Amino acid sequence: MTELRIDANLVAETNAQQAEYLAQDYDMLAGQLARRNIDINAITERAMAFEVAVPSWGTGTGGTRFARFPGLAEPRNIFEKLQDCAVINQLTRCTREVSPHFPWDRVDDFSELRQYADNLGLGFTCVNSNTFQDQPGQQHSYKYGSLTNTSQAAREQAIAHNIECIQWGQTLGAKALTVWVGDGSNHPGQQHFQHALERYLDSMRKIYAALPDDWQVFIEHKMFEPAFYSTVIQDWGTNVLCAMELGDKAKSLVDLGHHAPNVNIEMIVSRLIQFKKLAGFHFNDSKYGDDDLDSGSLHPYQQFLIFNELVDAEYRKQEGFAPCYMLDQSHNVTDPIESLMNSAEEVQRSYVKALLVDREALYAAQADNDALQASRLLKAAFNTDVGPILAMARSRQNGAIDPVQTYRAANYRAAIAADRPSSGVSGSGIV
Ligand SMILES: [Mn+2]
Repeated sequence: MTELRIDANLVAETNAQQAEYLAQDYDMLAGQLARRNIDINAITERAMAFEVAVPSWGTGTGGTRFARFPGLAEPRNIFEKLQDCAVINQLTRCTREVSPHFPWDRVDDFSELRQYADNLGLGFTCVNSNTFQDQPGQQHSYKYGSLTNTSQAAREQAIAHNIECIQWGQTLGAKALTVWVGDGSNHPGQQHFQHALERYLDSMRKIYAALPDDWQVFIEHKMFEPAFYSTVIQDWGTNVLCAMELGDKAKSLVDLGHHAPNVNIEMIVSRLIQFKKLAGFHFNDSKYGDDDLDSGSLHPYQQFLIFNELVDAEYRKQEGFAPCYMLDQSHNVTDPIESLMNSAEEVQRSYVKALLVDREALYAAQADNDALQASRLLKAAFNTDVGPILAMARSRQNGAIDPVQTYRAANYRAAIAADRPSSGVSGSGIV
């Protein structure tokens, strides 16, 4: 029996207030789409099958190196984070999986944790290792890097941590390890570029060798920060070279905020798909650098264009195409539950809009070099308000027609505040 975090009657009542208008909007959209030879129910079923994972750390209020402003009733451990994730999934019905982060989410009994998640209707997807900060009692510091540290002992410590993450993840039912390292340098000349990358590959080969048969390792690149002059895995090129060097079980993960401004990310996605190296995504949005803003809050058309590539790969039944979708954001001034629900919907919205692209007409326009018509076909899909489809997909699965409104009506934070006094610390962070 799945334990619900928000009273199911409240969800039913708020849905009942909105059901009539939703039915009208849905019927109107059904008629519009029928004229474009699109069956709205087929699209709604695809929307219902869509999943994007929630990062455990996203449930805590984020911050910057300047300050963090804690919110009410923040989760203090992985069990409370899962409670919040259950709320998100209960109302959105598209976030069944949680991505844990170690050692922040380390527990003594991972079987118990898996059972706890299962009772909440949640499962675990990729696990994340953390060698970008030192932990209390840690023997060797990562100040000068982890998997690329010039000290062999520090490298071995980082390798061992990644291997224990795989073992914990196996107990949780996960199938992939995501590795992001902040290794790099802050001064020209500080680090020998080639030797550092050789050390990275040596370390990753040992982690790769520890992967179970049905596991994958996802490499995450990032242009800068915490290293501000050079980063060892700085872009998708270095990322995919390493993934190719390691083998079929190694793939490249795309975090939308981890590229230089104006980079054509959808084209990177296409390249990774073509060479069977697309691991998946960390969705967020960004204006300056790795801002970790809410998905789709600034550049919804870019997110749509990325999904255009993903849906195209689905449409063409591209071999080996099975990316993992995940949010990776920092919520500094919003309630993290509201931001994660809203972001999950925005990612789902991009997916559904991309399903509306008339692919055969697009291919014909491309073959005819009809640039304007190709662009118009994409815009026709992007400019369609698919909100009624998303709401209907949630409603048909007993989720909320309007997740944020229902969540606010439930007063969830106030209801649990007494059970979650502030601990003064946070296990959350920005990755
Ligand atoms: Mn990330």
